Amino acid sequence: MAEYTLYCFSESGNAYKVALMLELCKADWEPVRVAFFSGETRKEAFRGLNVMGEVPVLVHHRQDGDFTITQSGAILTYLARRLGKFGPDTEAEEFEVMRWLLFDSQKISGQAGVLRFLRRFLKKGESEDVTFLHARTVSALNILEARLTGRDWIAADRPTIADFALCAYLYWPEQIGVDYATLPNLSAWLERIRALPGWSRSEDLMPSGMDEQTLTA
Ligand SMILES: N[C@@H](CCC(=O)N[C@@H](CS)C(=O)NCC(=O)O)C(=O)O
Repeated sequence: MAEYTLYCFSESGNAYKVALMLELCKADWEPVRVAFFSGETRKEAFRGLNVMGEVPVLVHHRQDGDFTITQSGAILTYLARRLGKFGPDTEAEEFEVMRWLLFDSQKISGQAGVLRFLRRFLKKGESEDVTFLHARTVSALNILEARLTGRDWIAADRPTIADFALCAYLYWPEQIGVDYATLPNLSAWLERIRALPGWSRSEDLMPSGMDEQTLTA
């Protein structure tokens, strides 16, 4: 058995953040597929694993027993401590990383992820909800663009878990329905992360959460 088990599916940017961190750290981990699109996260068995009914769920098989943790920001923080990589080095950095993890959860993944879900998977068309979320997502992306003026990484002078949290959904601009033509700093930062040794696409790290018959191009 691998040291870490990640309950996940490749369409989930929140799971991708964690899979990317595990891969960049060369951790011993294995994905366990969650059939999200046929409702597995709503079933009792899954709620037994995570009362929040969400992916990702990480189980660390430790010598003192299994340790289960959810919420991508909490998982990334745990992994940075355990694996000794991509975490903060000072108290100031600790809070800088935390600030950007919270910003990600509310403003980037929490909005771009939902916008992508509506457009790519529910195929909702340009409803009022979509227009509203689109404007808020663009505004949040502009904040990242400004943050990356004159700096290579979000929270420190090197890549940290804050970068991995924030970038996850942003490798799917077409699916979110945004373009980066006016966001050169953000585009260059995504390329810097992509160039890190061990970087892989979400689809190459985890199985799809779709069932065979519903898999679409
Ligand atoms: N804040 C959570 C968000 C997790 C989340 O939204 N997960 C989605 C997949 S990307 C999910 O499993 N949703 C289950 C559902 O809505 O039933 C985190 O960062 O882990």
